[in-house]
This record gives sequence, C-alpha cells and structure tokens, in this order.
Amino acid sequence: MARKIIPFTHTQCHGIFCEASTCVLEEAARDGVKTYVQRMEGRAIQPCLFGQGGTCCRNCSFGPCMMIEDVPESIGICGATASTVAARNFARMVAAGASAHMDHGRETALTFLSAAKGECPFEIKDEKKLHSMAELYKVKTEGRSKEDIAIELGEKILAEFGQQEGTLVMPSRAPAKRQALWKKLGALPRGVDREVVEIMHRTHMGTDQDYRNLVFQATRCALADGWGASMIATELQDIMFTTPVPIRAVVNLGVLSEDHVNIVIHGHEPQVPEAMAIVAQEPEIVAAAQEVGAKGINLAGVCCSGNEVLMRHGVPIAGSFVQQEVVLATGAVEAMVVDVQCIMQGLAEVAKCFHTELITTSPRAKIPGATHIEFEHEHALETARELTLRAIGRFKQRQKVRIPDRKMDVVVGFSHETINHMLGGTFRASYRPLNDNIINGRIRGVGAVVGCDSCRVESGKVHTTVVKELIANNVLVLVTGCSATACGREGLLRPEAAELAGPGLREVCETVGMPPVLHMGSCVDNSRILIAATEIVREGGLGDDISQVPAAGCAPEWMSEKAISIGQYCVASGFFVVFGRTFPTTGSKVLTDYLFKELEEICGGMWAVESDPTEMAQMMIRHIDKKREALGIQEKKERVLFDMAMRREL
Ligand code: MSK
Repeated sequence: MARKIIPFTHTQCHGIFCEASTCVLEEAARDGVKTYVQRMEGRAIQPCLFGQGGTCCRNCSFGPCMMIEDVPESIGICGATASTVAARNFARMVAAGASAHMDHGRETALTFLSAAKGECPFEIKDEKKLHSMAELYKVKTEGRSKEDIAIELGEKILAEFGQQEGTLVMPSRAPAKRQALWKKLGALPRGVDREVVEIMHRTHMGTDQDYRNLVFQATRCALADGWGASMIATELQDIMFTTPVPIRAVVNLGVLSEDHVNIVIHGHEPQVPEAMAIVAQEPEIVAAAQEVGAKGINLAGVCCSGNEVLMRHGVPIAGSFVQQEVVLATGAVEAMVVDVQCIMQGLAEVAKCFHTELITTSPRAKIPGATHIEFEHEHALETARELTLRAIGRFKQRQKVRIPDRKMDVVVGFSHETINHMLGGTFRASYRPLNDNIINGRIRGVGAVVGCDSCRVESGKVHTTVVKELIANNVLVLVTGCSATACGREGLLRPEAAELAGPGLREVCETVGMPPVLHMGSCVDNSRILIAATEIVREGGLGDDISQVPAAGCAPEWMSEKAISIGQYCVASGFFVVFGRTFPTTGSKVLTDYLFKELEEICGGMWAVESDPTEMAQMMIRHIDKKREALGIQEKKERVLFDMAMRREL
C-alpha cells in the first residue's frame, strides 16, 4: 500500500506544552486513535481526596477506611489514625519506588558479572571507574586482569542485595558528617532488599503504628535506593557502557525519520538499548532495511532507556513519558521495544491503530496485546537482531505518517566526573572552580530539577518555567529523566541557553562553553547528583555536609512512586525538596508537618509542595540564600570584569 505523508500543519494547535505533540494528538484523534487525552476526558470519577491525601487505608478487609484528621469518629475500625495511615501509604510508595531501582540495580549487577565472565557481548570499558569501585569495595587490583577484578567486585555488590547484617558500602562515599548522622539515627541501610521487606511488614495491618517510626524506615529504605541500588546501577553501567562525556544530540518527535525504519526503545534498563545500538549499524542489518526500501535503521528513545543511550551514544530522544503514545501516533514507528517502568498500558491500543509492533522484553513487564520476546544478556545481540528484523519487516506496512518538523539540538552527558573535568581541566580535574564561583556569588547555588512529566499539568512547561526562573537567578541547574527531555525540547540544554541566565551564571557558562542546564542522565542517575553534592563538600569552603551546600531540588511534575523514593533519599541526604501540584500525605497535617518542617531538625533536609512553578523556583532560591547566609557568603560582591588571565584561571 502506498505510504501517504500527511503535511504537518499548526493550524489546529491549541498551544499547550509541546506544539508538535498537540498537533499529532489532534490529527490522530480525528483518525480514531485514543490516547491519554481521551482517557482523561472520559474518566467518570474525579481523583478521590482520601486517596490523593494518603488517608485511605485498604490494608485489611475491615476497610477501606477513609480518615479525616481531627474528626474523632473518623479513624479506622482498628483505631488507626490519619497520620498512621498516611505514613503507611507514604512508606509503601517509597518501598515500591525504591524496589524499581533495586531490581534495576540487581539486573545491572547480574549483567556486569556476566560481562566480566565473558558470557555476554558487553565488556568492561571504563577501567578507571572499575578500579575506583574496586578500591571502595576493598577488592585487590594489583596484578589482576580487569575481568578478574570485575568478577570479585560484581559478586560483592550482588551480595549486598540479600545482605542481612552490617551496612551497604556506597553510603561510605557520603560526607563524613552525613555518615555520622545516619549512624546516629540508625538509618544506614543494612541490605538492599531487606529494607523493602521491612516496610511491607511494618505497614501490614496491626504492625508499626507510629508515623515517625514509619518515616524512619522509609528513610532507611530510600537510602538503600539512592546510596545503594541506584548508585550501583549507575556505576556498573558506566563501567560496562562507558561513563558519559558531553555529546551533541537531538530531541523531540522530529527525530523520527520518514525514510528509515524507526525503532523506539522505552523503559529504564540500558541493556536492550545498548545491544540495539550495536546491531543497528551492522552492514547486514542496514542491507536488510534497504531491501524493504528504507535507508537504514533510526533508533530513538523514550524515557530513561532513551536517556541511557542518549548520554553515551547520542541516540536521539523522540519523547518523554507523556509523549510515549504521541510517538506511536506519528504512524512512523515500526517497533517500540520496552523493558521496565513508566510504560503505559495504553501503548498496546495505540500500536494496534498502526503497523507498529509493541514488544516487551522483560519477564517482569508483560502487556496484553504486545509481542513478548525475552531479552537475556547472554544472547543480547541475537535478540537485538531479531527485534530489529521484526521492525524492518513492518516498514512496508506504513500508511499515514505525521512526523512534525520539530527537533532541538542538545548537549548532554554531564556525569559528575565530566563536571569535574569541564570546570577544572583535564590535568587538574576539580570542583574548585565551581565552589569558588558559588562562594564569589557568580553562581548563587545549584538546583536539581528532576523527574517525570505529567499529563495533569501543561506537560513539560512546569519544568521549563522552574528551570528558566532558576537560571535567570544565577542558579546552575542539573536535570535528569523526563525533566531533561522537557528542557531539551525547549532548547535549554544548549550552550546558547546561557543567554537566559543571570549575568554571573552566564559569564561562567560562556567562559567554559557549557549550558546553564546540565543533563546528568536517567532516573537512577540521580545518584550522580548525590556524588556531585558530596564532591562540592569535599572540595571545601561550602560547609562539611550536603545540608550546608547552597542547593535545592524539585520534581515539578512528578507522578511515579520512584519520585517519592528519590525525594526521600534526597531529603535524608540533607536537601530541600519541592514537589509540584500534589503531595501524597496532605490528608494528614500531622504527618505533613513532620515531613515539611520537623525533618529539617532531624536530618537537615525537608519536603515542600507547590503548584506554581515560579514560586517553586523562588522557594528553592530562598533556601539557597538561607544556606549562603549561614555560610557567610551572602554579601553582594562587586562585579569584576574578567581579563584573559582570569578567564584562563576560571
Ligand atoms: S522515565 S520515572 S516518567 S522521569 Fe525515568 Fe520519566 Fe519519571 Fe519515568
């Protein structure tokens, strides 16, 4: 059947978030394609306030019991109060979110071991990082092959998942003062999986009924995520697939190609995308694509599987979480290959409207209506070839194609090691210039803007509004996940975005040639932010703990339970963290006050919620200024014009 190219027009755009996405959605809707837009419109029931505020208990068959705090009769049949129920629900969200990263970390460790033993096509690439991890885990390196070192390291790391006693190793990377606090509180995670199991036990009917004690275990579990499984995933992925360095790439729907076989990778684990990236360049595969009339294979990403290969290989990103169905609605995708997390079940119905094959690859995430082809790292390349050939086989079935002419250049790949080299130079890599610029006030502080984009708001726009406000106020911004994709679409990940920055930040960015918004990777790579904050502390001059650094974080459009776990480990690490639109404990003022106010006394970090993006940024700026004030670096300094020698020094 002849392929029809539908010209892209902007006439029907109603101007929400991403114009290109809106137009694709509207045209697809006219063809009867149902996406999240129709599902949201068709929802008969509005969100339940008890569910939204965390005060609905369905942990036993007496209920569900819904609580209204301060109404004496409004307690559970068992006597549970609103604060207990909200704390149990909050802890379960942390457990679910953390377990996603823990299972990811475990899978990475298994692949790492397999690579070290030569049982799969992946390799030990970053030997420098291998050696630094080996030192951390007390693995001897002298006179040993990299594979030998990696096997012992992998086995030690894998053992931490089932560990019952002692504490995890990664938290020993945190500033000494933070480690001492965790030790004093008893919050150091004992084993990765153990902390999730304990939350599930404590939240079982009739067990832990003290909201403070429940939040304590949620903290220990969240730390087992951020300073445990997520950090393990990031570091082992870097060793196997290389540590990201700055690379140019392109984002948004326009990265899909009219004359190539488009394969979209979606989810979180990088194994499938890495294998697909290798296979897509094989001459036999390119020849097979040409045989069906395509010019070759165009690999593109969605969500964090996309971010993983974007950061390391410059593979373009077609869309963020909210855009996943839009990507299929272009009609230009031959196959979407998914692994785990953030994959909408609605994709299966959208795929049916086109020639697209939706393929699940993980035994942990199957979808009715999708093809399941299990990915085993031992047969990574064979499976990747099979997946690619299936996509090629669909190319001739393409019909309507509506690819918006919208894409944006980005510079990505800012691992914390890159920041070190970028600011300090190759030979004296150091955070000193960053610290000095924070101390002298050119950079006011550091803001992390992370997490999902949401279809409950003007998707992506909340992120970009927060980010623009922060950089305009000289706050250097770090982004990960779908926040990074939203910023990429808006052109904020280019060095040219320095024009939007305040004078101090702009001066630093222009001198170094870096964007004011640094893409640090996927969701598990929020662990890079923890290490970056630790490096700032280690460099000196900005306090001796993360809680003293002029820094703050936010997840303006959060939606997943992973976000709650990430937020909690950031709070427990000493950060001020603001979430957008809604917070899952607001049904209990007692618990919310504890999380938003009292926690600051206990661990130096605390939560907040704010819907207005400008105010959210201002809250972060006020916190940064509070920290500057405490460090005695808040006084305004005279602006100095840089001569050549000073620029070289910078
Ligand atoms: S993918 S967790 S929607 S950032 Fe990591 Fe995006 Fe949030 Fe999923």
